[in-house]
Amino acid sequence: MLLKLLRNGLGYLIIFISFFIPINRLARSTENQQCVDDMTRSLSLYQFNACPFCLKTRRAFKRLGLSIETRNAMKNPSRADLLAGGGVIKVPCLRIEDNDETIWMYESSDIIQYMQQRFGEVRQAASD
Ligand SMILES: N[C@@H](CCC(=O)N[C@@H](CS)C(=O)NCC(=O)O)C(=O)O
Repeated sequence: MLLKLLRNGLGYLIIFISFFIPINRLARSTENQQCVDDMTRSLSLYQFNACPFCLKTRRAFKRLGLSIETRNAMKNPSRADLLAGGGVIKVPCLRIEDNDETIWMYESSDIIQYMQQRFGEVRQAASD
């Protein structure tokens, strides 16, 4: 109980601090952003608000200019969905709807790498 309180407190402190750390958001044309928004509609992030790994993932999404639906895995029905679909209550977990297939991707680093590869664009060098 005390440990959970401490963990949550620390999580919210990290969120508070990160609020002051700016994110260099990837800029896209309106058309490209619309296209990306359409593609990300099939994705959702199961997460806890105060989890540092989830915060890292959410910040990476923001950096990539992605709006991904988030689902609070602390509460049902999202918690039950995560357990039934992914097999374990661990966050963050990215749910990917791919045609008839649903993929449950765990591990913040894997999720970020996947999103970077799928939606990241080569940034123009400052001197260009
Ligand atoms: N290596 C994992 C660590 C994820 C992790 O430890 N998540 C914790 C929350 S911060 C969790 O889901 N714990 C299960 C629980 O609290 O029920 C990652 O980077 O995604």
